[in-house]
Amino acid sequence: MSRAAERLKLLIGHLDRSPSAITAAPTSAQPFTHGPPQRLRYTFDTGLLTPEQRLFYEENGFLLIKNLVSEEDIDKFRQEFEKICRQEVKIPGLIVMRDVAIAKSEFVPDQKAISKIQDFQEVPELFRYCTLPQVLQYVECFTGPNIMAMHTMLINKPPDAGKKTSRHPMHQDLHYFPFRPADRIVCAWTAMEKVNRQNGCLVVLPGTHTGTLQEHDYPEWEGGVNKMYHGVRGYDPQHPRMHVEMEKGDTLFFHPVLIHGSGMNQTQGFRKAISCHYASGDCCYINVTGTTQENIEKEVMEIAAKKYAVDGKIALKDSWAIRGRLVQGERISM
Ligand SMILES: O=C(O)CCC(=O)C(=O)O
Repeated sequence: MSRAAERLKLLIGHLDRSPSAITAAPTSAQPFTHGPPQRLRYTFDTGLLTPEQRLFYEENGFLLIKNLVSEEDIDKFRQEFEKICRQEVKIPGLIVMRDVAIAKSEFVPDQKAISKIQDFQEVPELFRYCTLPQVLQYVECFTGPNIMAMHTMLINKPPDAGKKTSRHPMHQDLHYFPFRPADRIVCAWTAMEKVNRQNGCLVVLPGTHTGTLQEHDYPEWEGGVNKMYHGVRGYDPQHPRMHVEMEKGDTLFFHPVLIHGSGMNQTQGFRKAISCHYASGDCCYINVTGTTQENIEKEVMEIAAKKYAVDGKIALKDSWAIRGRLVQGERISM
């Protein structure tokens, strides 16, 4: 037996025997068991992950799977994105974002003006990414069998215009989500081309998924910060960090409490990635009023009110329920 398998067996044995270890895991995670001795806090044994992979995610909060999405699919996603940029298709609910460094007066119907699109659940060709069986089989290891696609993005990190605005501040994705438990949420982030330190790959702080959700706000950057790019306050800058360099089609799965961000794009190309945040269909919405998430709630509600509401009022959880799509199993409480 490999060392990872031995360690995993020990961890599972510990969870099995120790009542305190079981209550340390969120109680709301109880219904998600795939088989009693197999469940650890962050992963399920579906027969897919090796002991090494499970242990790695349990300890680090992320897992890199090489060559998961085909070149052909990625090229189709890119073509669809370019069509959207050229305004050849109009999509209900799609959020189109521009880098803060691109002045409004410079409008050009081209990918050069667009740094990100969000909520592409109504774009069949892009949403196909969220339903790819080879992605979902990994997602199930973190969410369990009922899977909702909650939040979709295609990020087109532009060449930095000299103001460092192409950086994405270090943050925890859970800050944006009013549903729990956190351990049953996972992000799949697929590189649409080679990503490295030069074009601003993801940067992660391994192991920070075991912490708690921290306060977030706009960082005080001289050159400006993109809309809704909140940064985590008061994390340890000395914490070891890992630059996740990836090839086209490689996919990173990561926990929503993991502190991560991405660097400046110092090349002349647009660094593209496609991503989806999945949650278990058994997750529940929470009220974030009075919590650290209240500031982002306010911003999101202003956008949602413009997009969906007839009378200008919509509940945060409804704005998520409208966007969420079941991609496997049952939609129990989402
Ligand atoms: O793709 C990137 O540069 C960072 C994406 C990210 O962390 C996010 O949008 O939450």
